Amino acid sequence: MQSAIYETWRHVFKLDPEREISDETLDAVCMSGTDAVIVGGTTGVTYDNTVDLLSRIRRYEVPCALEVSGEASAVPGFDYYFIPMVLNTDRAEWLIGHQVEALRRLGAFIPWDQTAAEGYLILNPDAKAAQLTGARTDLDAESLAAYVYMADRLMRLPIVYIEYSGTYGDMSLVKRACKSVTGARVFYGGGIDSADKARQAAEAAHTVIVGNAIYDDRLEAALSTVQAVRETVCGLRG
Ligand code: 1GP
Repeated sequence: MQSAIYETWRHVFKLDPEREISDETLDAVCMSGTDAVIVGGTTGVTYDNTVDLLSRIRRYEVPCALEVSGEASAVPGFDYYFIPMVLNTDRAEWLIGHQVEALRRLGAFIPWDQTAAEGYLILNPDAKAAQLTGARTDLDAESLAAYVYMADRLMRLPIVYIEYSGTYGDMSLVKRACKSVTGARVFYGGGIDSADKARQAAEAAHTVIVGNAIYDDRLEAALSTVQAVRETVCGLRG
């Protein structure tokens, strides 16, 4: 089987279609040497703002994936599609409900060989995604390990996404998750706004994702994470 393009990604910038980004900033992000750009957001993502952002990113060669947060924003033309499934929620609609609804209409049109599920573990209670999905964020190390077994060994999801969006997470938990997976790639995102944090995250996870720092007057710091991740060896599989 051909390996998926994201399996080589170490550093990724995540861009939110709802947020304004100037041409200069977008140019810096797309020319930064990052492995890929993921387009995605929790709220306010529409067909129009997703198409608009895609067409601007397409001026560059950087691979571009869509994290599909809703049926309305399922825009064709991306290199890859990620379908989030929130594992640590009791609300089944965020695990498979919305996804099944979308598949009823779109299942026959999905480019399946360019599409992968992400098992999301949302661990920052203040993150918009945690509040929207009712995520149980107060997981201790044993519970997190159990979710990782569920995602990796039982569900055989290709990606486990440890999401601390908005705050820097506990790298010892991330590292432990990363050590225990056998097939899944571990994505880490949350609060990376310096080369140091990027380095630590890159030691702990297979793929490091940087979002907010691009927008919050910390562009230079955000850009510094690319080189920091590149220089860091992940001592783990992948
Ligand atoms: C968000 O995981 C990403 O989905 C990145 O998090 O925005 O905190 O960098 P930040």
